[in-house]
Amino acid sequence: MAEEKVIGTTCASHCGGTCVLQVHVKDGVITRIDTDSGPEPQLRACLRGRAYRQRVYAPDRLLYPLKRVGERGEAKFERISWDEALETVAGEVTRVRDIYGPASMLVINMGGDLSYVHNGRAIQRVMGLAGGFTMPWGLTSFGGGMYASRATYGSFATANNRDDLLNSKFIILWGWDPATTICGTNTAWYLVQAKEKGARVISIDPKFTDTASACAHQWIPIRPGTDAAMALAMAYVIITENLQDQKFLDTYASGFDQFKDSVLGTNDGTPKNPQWAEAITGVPADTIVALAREYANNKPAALMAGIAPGRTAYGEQYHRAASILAAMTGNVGIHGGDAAGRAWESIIGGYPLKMRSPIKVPNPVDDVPEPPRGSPTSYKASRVHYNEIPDFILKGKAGGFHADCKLALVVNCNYLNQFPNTNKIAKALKALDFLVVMEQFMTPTAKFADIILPTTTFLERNDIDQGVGGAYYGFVNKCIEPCGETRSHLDIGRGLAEKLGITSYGDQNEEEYLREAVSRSEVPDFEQFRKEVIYRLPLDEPYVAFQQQIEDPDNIAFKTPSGKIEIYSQHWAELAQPDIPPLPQYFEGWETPNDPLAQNYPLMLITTHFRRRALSQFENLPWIRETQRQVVMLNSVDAQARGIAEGDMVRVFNDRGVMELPVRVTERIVPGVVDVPHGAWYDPDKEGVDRGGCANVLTKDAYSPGGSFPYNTGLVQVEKV
Ligand SMILES: Nc1nc2c(c(=O)[nH]1)N[C@H]1C(S)=C(S)[C@@H](COP(=O)(O)OP(=O)(O)OC[C@H]3O[C@@H](n4cnc5c(=O)[nH]c(N)nc54)[C@H](O)[C@@H]3O)O[C@H]1N2
Ligand SMILES: Nc1nc2c(c(=O)[nH]1)N[C@H]1C(S)=C(S)[C@@H](COP(=O)(O)OP(=O)(O)OC[C@H]3O[C@@H](n4cnc5c(=O)[nH]c(N)nc54)[C@H](O)[C@@H]3O)O[C@H]1N2
Ligand SMILES: [Mo]
Repeated sequence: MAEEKVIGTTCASHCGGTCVLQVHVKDGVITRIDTDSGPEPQLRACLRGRAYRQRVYAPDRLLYPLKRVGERGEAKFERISWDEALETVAGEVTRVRDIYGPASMLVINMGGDLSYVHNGRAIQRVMGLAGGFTMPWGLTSFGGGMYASRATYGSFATANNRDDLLNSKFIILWGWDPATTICGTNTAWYLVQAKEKGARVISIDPKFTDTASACAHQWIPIRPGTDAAMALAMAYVIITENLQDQKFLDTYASGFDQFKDSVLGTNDGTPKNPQWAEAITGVPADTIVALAREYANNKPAALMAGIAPGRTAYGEQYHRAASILAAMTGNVGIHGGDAAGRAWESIIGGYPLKMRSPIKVPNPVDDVPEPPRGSPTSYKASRVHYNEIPDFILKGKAGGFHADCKLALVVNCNYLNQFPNTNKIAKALKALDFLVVMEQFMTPTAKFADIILPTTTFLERNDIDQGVGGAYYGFVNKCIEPCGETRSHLDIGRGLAEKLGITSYGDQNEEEYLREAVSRSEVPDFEQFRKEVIYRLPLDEPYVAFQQQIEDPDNIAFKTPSGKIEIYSQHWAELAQPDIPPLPQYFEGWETPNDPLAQNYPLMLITTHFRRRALSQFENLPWIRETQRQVVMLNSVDAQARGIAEGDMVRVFNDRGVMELPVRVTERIVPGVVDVPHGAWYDPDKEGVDRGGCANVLTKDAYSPGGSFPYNTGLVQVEKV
């Protein structure tokens, strides 16, 4: 009998926890997965990480290259060899590039797993060397937050490390539910400890979340997409009651006087007072007044500005207003405070870790002049926003785009399922000349591919990931050989380069890339890191964003045009774009209860992240499916009005799509709002009714002026089936 080995590694999954896995392997097969049992603070894995064995060995795991034999989307495929697969892809890339130019080729790359080497860059690199490709722009998660934080602070690294929550007296969970979404391995654990230490905790959310139920003293239900109005009204109370930290503002901020005028309504005749906000947000004026006073009077206070309220029409305005509240109360750059910038500290944020992906991506198509300063993140004339991709494919140059789109490579992304307006995306994917999908599973997106290239999981390769909200790196140790004929992106990129006759791809292997990444980081010893799996940076105290600027204002400036926290954004003023104003404003946006469309579709839709999935991943694992049902949450008032009872099958629909799924009738969501958690797999029947419960059949393929994805803006109707 072979010995069982226990291999330490970290989970690189898309939730942003970098948790320790102890993987038991016997005869090259994983038999069990445990987690951290070492000294505190442990980095303990959740149900998904610990069930990963079922994901690796899932019966529906893609193990061989496939070519389409049926219609697009019909999911009829035939096994082929890697040689034939790569030959076919190289042939199509060459044909499309030579006839239509490189900009007609799109690489759609998203999260997948979050790591430094085996991300989508190996594929972007080969396409770049083949002549270039069109790069989509936009950040699904926190595009609005990043954009706003750049304007306000000149940086999007706005977060303190999570253990600093233990120094807070007052914590606002603004659209934030880390007991569900992890957002850093120990976030919920620190919140519970903060509460036990005496911090007062408030949740502002359309839902009474699990985090609120465990940690909050008060739940303030709010209408989605109205948070900027709520924040401005809090600013109104602070200003009119003279509760702001004037010394802090005088020293570190610019533009407060203009902001004051705007909030008091001196210039437009509309004071942004609590009564004004009550009508918009549904939050009683008294509640707003009380919260503003508590926040201003209890220092240090952490306003944890979640990114979900920013995933709305004009979501960047909320992020700007939240950060200004933090500055007004002097909570920036101090222990126990928070700059209220974007709150999901991933690849770039929290402690400013040095490591970067060592894979270089040249892209001649992208070699065009930079956009004006202050423009939305990475917007260039050579790019399309992710939410414009369907129009880019369907209309091309005739629709004003820079090219006609003919070919797409999808890597690390369940594009059809995870991006807005799934039915429209399905139509667009059918219109492509050629679609390649690199995947581990036959996802709704993979079903539309011409060629599917099967890829490894993070248990079948070596890599590095990083702590979110904590100053540490995790080593991802290879535990087993790749299943079937699966390959890593590095191998696929290299194979494709060979078929394309590209000689400059380079022959750096995985190990060399990893060593290069480590050599340019804070990690002192590669071998030790690999063995110990976690490398924690030696910090004397929790990291605090902007601490240096606050402690030494004469020598260290903010990276904004004025060198200060910009309450009035100069870059945004220079843009002279009315929907990107230099001072934060509440814009009503589209599909609100005041829209005539609300006569047909009276309910506001939010589409949250689900406990048992990471985005759309893990949806196909029986162990995990058992733990939670995909349902639409509906308030009992709205249910009664429709004759709907708990557990009924209901139809949720608007002009973009329709789905049928069971209902949860509950008091835990504010009346007038429904939640369809996203990530369930699109599964349309013959009538086009989605039986899977994929939220994006209902969402709109628009984006806010700052680029944010309005996944939490939309109207629907619910009726009993
Ligand atoms: N289990 C699990 N964890 C995950 C993920 C997952 O899919 N599953 N995904 C990971 C990824 S990629 C990301 S980006 C993060 C996402 O993390 P978040 O964006 O924080 O997660 P959400 O669940 O979308 O939203 C958090 C809360 O915001 C509330 N909310 C929604 N709209 C509004 C609004 O307009 N105003 C206010 N005030 N609140 C609102 C929701 O009701 C919810 O309780 O999570 C990561 N972690
Ligand atoms: N309605 C609605 N939609 C949303 C959101 C929302 O709040 N509401 N949130 C959005 C957010 S924040 C995000 S980040 C996006 C995420 O969108 P995606 O990144 O598209 O979501 P995932 O489900 O993580 O899809 C990743 C896919 O990559 C595959 N994969 C994993 N590892 C690898 C690998 O190593 N190689 C390859 N080739 N494939 C791999 C997985 O099997 C999975 O199918 O979703 C967005 N979609
Ligand atoms: Mo995300």
